[in-house]
Amino acid sequence: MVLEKYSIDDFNNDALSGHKRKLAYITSEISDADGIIKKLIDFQIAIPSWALGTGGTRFGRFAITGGEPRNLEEKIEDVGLLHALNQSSGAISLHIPWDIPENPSATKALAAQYGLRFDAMNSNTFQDQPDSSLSYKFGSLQHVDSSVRRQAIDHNIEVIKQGIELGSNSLTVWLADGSCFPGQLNFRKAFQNTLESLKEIYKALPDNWKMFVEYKAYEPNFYSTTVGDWGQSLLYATKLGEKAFTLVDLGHHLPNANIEQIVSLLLMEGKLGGFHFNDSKYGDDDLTTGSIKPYQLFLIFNELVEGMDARGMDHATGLGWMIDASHNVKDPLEDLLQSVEAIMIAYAQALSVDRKALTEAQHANDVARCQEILQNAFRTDIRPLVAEARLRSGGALAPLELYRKLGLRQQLVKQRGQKTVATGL
Ligand SMILES: [Mn+2]
Repeated sequence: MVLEKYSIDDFNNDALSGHKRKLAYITSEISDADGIIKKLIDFQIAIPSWALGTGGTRFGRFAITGGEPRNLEEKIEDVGLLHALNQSSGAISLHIPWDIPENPSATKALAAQYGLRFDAMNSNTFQDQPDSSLSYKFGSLQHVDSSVRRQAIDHNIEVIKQGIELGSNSLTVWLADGSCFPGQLNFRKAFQNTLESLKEIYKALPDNWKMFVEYKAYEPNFYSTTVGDWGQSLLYATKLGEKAFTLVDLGHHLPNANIEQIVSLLLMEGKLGGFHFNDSKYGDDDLTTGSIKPYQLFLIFNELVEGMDARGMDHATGLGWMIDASHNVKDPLEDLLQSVEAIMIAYAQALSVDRKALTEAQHANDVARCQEILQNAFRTDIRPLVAEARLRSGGALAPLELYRKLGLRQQLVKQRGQKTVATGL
C-alpha cells in the first residue's frame, strides 16, 4: 500500500494554523530552533523486520487486529508506510533467518521505492533452525564443541554476504550464550571460544563494515551471560579491532543501571557503535520507547549529543540507530510510530540543552543550576519542532492521528486478510 501524497497534504493543511502558532512560540523561546529542525530532518531510525507483526512473551502470542505482513515484501511495505507518515524511519534492519531475501536485488529495489535503506543485519544463533544439524542448546560461539562453533560462525558469515547484496554495512551479533547454573561453564574458556569465533566472523567483514557486539545481563540464561555487560562487550570489541563496537540495547541492563554514563564512556573510547531503543519497567520488557522512563531517554540523548559533538561525529550517521521492541497488546505500526516520536522528542530536547551554561555550572559546582538546565530542556514542549521537521520533509504533522484517520490498519486487513502471521519471535 502506498500512501498518496495528497492525503498527507490535506491532513497537514487542516492542522497547519494550530501548528504554526505553537511553532512560533517555541521558536521564540529557544535558540537555534532552525538548526535543531535541520538535524531532526536528517535523523533516521531503523525499524527491525521482526517488529511489524505480533510480538509476545514466552507465555503466549496474541494476534493483532489482522493485516500482519506475510512476507519480507509486505514488511518493507509496512516500514515504507511508517516512513511516509513520519519521514524518520528510512531504514529497515533484517533478521536472518526470519527474513531471508530470496532475490536480494529485487528486495533492495523494492526498499528503494519506499525511500528505505538496509541497516544492520542481525544473525541468529539463539534458536535452532529446522535445517540445522547441530543444536545451540548449550551456546553457539562459546560452545565446547568446535563443530557447533563452526556452524554459528558460518551462519554469521552468510548473514554478512546477504547484507553486502542489500547494501547494508553492519552486522549485529547478539548471543544468548551463557549458563543457567553455577559450575556449568568455565567462564574463561567460554569467553575465549567466543572471542576466537568472533575473530573469524570479523575476518569476513568488508572494509567499510562495522560489527556490533550487543550485550545483555541475563535471559535466556540466568546464571551467566558470556557477553553480559558493556565491560565484556568492550573487551571483545577492543580485542577484535577498529571495525568492532559495543551496541547498547536499553533493556539489556540490570535494574537501575546508569545507561547514560555507560554511553558517555563508550563514546569517549570511540567504541559505541549502535543503539537499540525500547523501554522497560523491570527487565528486557521491550515496551514502547519512552513509555515508562522518558526522562532517562532524554538523559541518554543528552550524553549522546554531548559525546558525539566532542568527537565531531555526525549525529545521523555516526551510530546505528534502531528500535528493538516487541508488541503484545498494541498495533505494531502504532507502537512504532510512538517509539520513533519519543526518540525524536528526546533527541530534540537534548539538542536544546544550553551546553555553555551547563559547562559553566559544572565548573562552578552549581549543582542546583545543573539540574535546572537539564530539566528546563526536558520540560519545554519542543514537539512543534519535531512536527515541523516532518512537515518540511513531507511527512504528517501528527502521524498516529493520520494513521487512524485513514484507517490504514483496516486497509491492510482488507488487503492481506484477518489471520496472517509474520515470521519472527
Ligand atoms: Mn537488541
